[in-house]
Order: sequence, then structure tokens, then C-alpha cells
Amino acid sequence: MLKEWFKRAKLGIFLHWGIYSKGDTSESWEFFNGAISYEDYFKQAKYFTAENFNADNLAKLIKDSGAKYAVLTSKHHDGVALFDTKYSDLKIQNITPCKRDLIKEYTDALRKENIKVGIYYSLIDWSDKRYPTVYPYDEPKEKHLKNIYNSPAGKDADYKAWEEFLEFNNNQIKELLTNYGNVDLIWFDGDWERSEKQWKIDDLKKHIYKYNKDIVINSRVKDKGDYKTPEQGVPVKRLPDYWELCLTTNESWGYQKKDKHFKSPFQIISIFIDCITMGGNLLLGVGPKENGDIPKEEVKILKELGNFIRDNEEAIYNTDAGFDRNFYPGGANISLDKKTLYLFVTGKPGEKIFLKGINNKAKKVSHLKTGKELNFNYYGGAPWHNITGQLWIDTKKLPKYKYATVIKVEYDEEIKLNPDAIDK
Ligand code: FHN
Repeated sequence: MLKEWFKRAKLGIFLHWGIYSKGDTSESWEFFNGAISYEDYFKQAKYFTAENFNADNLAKLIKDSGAKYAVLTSKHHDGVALFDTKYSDLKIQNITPCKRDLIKEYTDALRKENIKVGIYYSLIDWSDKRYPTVYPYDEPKEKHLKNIYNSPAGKDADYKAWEEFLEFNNNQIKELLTNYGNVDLIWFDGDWERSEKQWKIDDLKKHIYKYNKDIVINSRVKDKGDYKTPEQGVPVKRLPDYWELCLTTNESWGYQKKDKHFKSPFQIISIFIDCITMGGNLLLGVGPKENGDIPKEEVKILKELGNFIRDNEEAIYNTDAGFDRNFYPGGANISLDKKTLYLFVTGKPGEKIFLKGINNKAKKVSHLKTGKELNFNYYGGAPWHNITGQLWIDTKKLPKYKYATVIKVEYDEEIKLNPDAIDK
């Protein structure tokens, strides 16, 4: 059962931080794809100082953005741990000038700000020699990938080494779940390179619940987690299960100097509205630099998003997704008692908006931020034929608002949707 806090949180911040954060390469993929050598990729480690990193400031920025949880890469596919693991030498304390335990600082700081603690962990480890010892999905060696980082590349599989690798992952996961206080969410990645059987997903889950039975697990454990994780593409339809869209602010997960293709605050707020009104959360990517600074474009986005959320809190956290776009195309949320609708109007409000397919009559319509009442009228409808009218709301007098406006529509009783209504 997905934890209630996760559904109410709506926004999380996804931090990709590692030796790649100098800004010249992507996280892990560059050496895997052969764009640069493994050695050159690891040469970046000497620049990872984290000297300007202040976890308390980061936690404040996250809080300011309106996010209720955050997820930080404790280890990406390159295998470098951001925490002081005793199970591997490949950790920042050994290979970078930064000797601190950044996971410790991060988890402590989040808790001070009452932000739920999420930790990203890559199941894949392209640096560990015990990882490329079995073929993806146990396919025959002739058939499969020759990449030396994820397969034995022509050699026979070594199942003993693979077992050792799984034990290593489990040990690191145990460290993360027991050395850093209560972890609210574990965010796995990289399950695609092996089958469910190879990963021993059921055992992995048992292992996790042994240390924390209340933890939320994302679905990248062969779809056996608590919620789905679409990536970079906003779903077009509502998904049957709860979901979280992970999305970069530009095109990159980690900081990359040359990537200036940032979405504007308006775009991010529009996507956020789209997600929450379609039954999902947004997990927004942020890529700190190697010294711990957060790129200024991302700071701006977080602040603007936070302003929008603060102005409209009532319509965001303690709500459920309203209904499909065919009732109201702008997206709506519904209060938990099902008596209030929050309609989102992105961009400049026009003359009127309308709602259809709702059987009850509204008692009051207002602008959420100021409480200013708005005129509304019903047109059409023939209840004796199961035909609902349309609720038309006058939006001309809405105060101008930068990114989006929320209209509150109150009813005396629970809202009754009538999806079969046809306005003849
Ligand atoms: O390969 C990773 C990628 O680098 C990044 O971490 C994203 C974030 O969801 N996950 C993987 C691709 O799905």
C-alpha cells in the first residue's frame, strides 16, 4: 500500500550529484557508451570538492520550492558511493578531495526541515567486476551485448560472482537504511539490465523491509514497487496506479555546462499542474555542481515554483486528482471531502471557462488566492434525460497572475461526476 504522505507530497526534488558534476560529461553513461574512456571519466573525481555545499541551505531551498521530499543519488551506475560505505573502496572519501559523508549531511538536514528523506541507489554497478558476470536475462552469450561493463562479453557466466555482487548491493542498501536514520523512500534505478529472477527482487524487498517496513519503494524493481516512474515524458492519460514523473529542468540529470536548454518556470509549473491533476507527483531534477553550488537557473525555477505552490497550497497538497480532462481541460484537483474543486488556469485567464459532466450545482466560485468571488452561471442540461448543464465561470475579473491561477468551486455535497452525460 502506497504511503499516504507520498500521495499528498505532490513535489519532490531529484538530485544527481557525483564525480560527473564537474559539468563536462553526463552521469555514468559517457564511459559506458564509449564517448570517453573509463580512465578519463574517473579523472573528473579530482574536481569533486563539495566545498560550497551546505546541506542546511540545500534543505531550505528544497523546502522553499514547495517540495515535501527529496531523492539524492547515493550511487549512480558508475558505482561511486557518496556515502562512507565499508563494502567498497569506490567512494568519494577515497577518490575525491571531498572527505565528508554527504549522505549523512543530506539526511540530517532534510529532517531538520521536515522533508521526507529519499535515497537513490543504482542496482547497476558498471565499475564492480562482479557485476558483468552474467548475461542480461540469462541470454546465451552468442546473442548478447558485448559491452564489458554489463556483460561477460563472450566469456562464460560466473554465477558465484553474481551472487557475491547481489550480496554487496544488499550490504550497501543495509548501510543506507541503518546508518542514516529513518529513510522514507528508496529510489532504485537500472533494473532493466537483468531479469526479476536475476535481481532476486522478492529477496531484495524482504531485505529492505527487515530494516524499514514503512519505506516507500519506487517501481524500478521490475515493477514490483509502490508506484510507477515515467521519465521525461508527461503521461497523456491517467495511469491506473499512482505515479511520479521524473523530469530534468534542462536535458540533463547531472550538471552539464553546455546544457542551457532549461524549461522556463512557466513550463515547469504547467507540467507540475498536469502531473498532480492526473494523479501523479513531479520529481524535479536538480544537478549540483562539483563544488556543491546549485545552477542559478535551477534555483530560479525552484523559487518560482515555490511561490506558486505557497499561493495555492490548499489546491495542492491535501487533495486528490480531480477528474479527466474531458470534464475540464485545464486540470482540476478535488478536496479530500470531495466537496470542493480546484480548477487550474495556466497562463493569462481568458473571458470564461466551463466545466461539464457534474451533476450537482455549485454554491460558490472564487479566486483561491484572494478569495474574490467570481460570477458563474449554468447553461443547458436536462436532468430528466441524464444531461448535465455546463458551469460557466466568468474569469475576466481575475487578478492578473504570472504563471497560473486557481479557481475554487464549492459544493454543499460530494461532487457527483456524470461521465456518461451527453449534452445533446
Ligand atoms: O540511466 C539513468 C539516468 O542516468 C538517470 O539517473 C535517470 C533518472 O531517472 N535514470 C536512468 C535512466 O532511466
